[in-house]
Amino acid sequence: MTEIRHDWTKEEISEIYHTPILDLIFRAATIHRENQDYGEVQISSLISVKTGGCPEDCAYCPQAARYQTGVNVHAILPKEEVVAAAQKAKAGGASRLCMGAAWREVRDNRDFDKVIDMVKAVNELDMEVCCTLGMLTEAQAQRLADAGLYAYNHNLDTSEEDYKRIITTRTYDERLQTLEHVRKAKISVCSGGIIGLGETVEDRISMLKTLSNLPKHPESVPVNALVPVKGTPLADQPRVSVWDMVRMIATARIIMPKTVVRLSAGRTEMSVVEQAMCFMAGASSIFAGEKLLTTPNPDFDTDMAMFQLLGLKPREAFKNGRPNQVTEQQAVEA
Ligand code: SAM
Ligand code: DTB
Ligand code: SF4
Repeated sequence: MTEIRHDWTKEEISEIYHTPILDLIFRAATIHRENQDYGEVQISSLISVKTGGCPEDCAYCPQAARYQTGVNVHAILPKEEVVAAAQKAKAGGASRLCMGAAWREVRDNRDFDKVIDMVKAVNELDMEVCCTLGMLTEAQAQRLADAGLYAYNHNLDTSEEDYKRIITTRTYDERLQTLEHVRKAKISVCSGGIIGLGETVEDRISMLKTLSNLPKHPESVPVNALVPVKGTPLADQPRVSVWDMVRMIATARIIMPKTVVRLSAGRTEMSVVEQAMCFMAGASSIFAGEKLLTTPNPDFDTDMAMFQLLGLKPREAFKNGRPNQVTEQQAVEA
């Protein structure tokens, strides 16, 4: 059994990250096979339940009110629309639905009540329900858990050192506090980052160190490639190399062996061969459906053809237990 460590140093992580690429993929694939069902990839579906008009200044984000990005701003969706989208996603093989809101933080108002109702309704469909709503208090996390929330996505995005260059309207510490609140409420933690923001390799390593040195590893780590959006300060960033995606995924896989590493934003720019490299390097989840939150994603049939070609099976819901049960990772760490 692979040892689960929470004391990785930057030097160790850097050494892994810089391993010659074929050795790196081999090592990551070996750890993946030892710790997870190699042929399974989880399909998650995203829905933006409240789009645009966000007060934050995240330099990558099309939903920040201060950038003119032409995003289709809308108030909170009716529950029926979310349930219909969840049913469609489930029929297409998705076992998780992630609902996103362009909020800085959750407020205890009617919109939050509506999200709580959506969580209950999607949970009744026997899907893993995930939310990404910005910062949460302990009480709000508990309310989501009581409604049946399975996971909460809250990304660190980049390193602590690089954070101010990307976001000035909140701190890294605030981000980490929300992750603590989510943990305390026994909700599965989903937290990762973006590459291609103009960060250095040291920043990537530093972010991976923060994630892997949390008291418990996140159950899920999304690795996003920046989708450059016109109107945002990062609109002209060059596309990241697929080798950088592979290195990030493989390094995350090696240092957090039980975690689901998610090949997230950026797949429209990647061929099936490139995505296959990411699966070999240890990615075991994708977002499927024609849209991420506001930007395009590969269409459903293209993804299904890829699953067929690569012999991948969509993962069933709740393989690692139900909310508030002992997770596979907790069992391993106990
Ligand atoms: N407002 C909430 C928050 O910031 O946590 C939830 C929604 S926010 C859009 C969720 C995540 O999407 C961000 O943390 C970021 O990692 C990712 N994201 C946003 N815009 C992106 C882009 N252009 N390219 C890649 N990832 C992006
Ligand atoms: C994550 O790490 N990536 C997803 C999900 N978590 C919420 C979001 C990607 C958003 C890409 C830009 C957009 O579509 O607006
Ligand atoms: Fe708002 Fe989230 Fe976009 Fe930042 S990433 S601007 S908090 S929606």
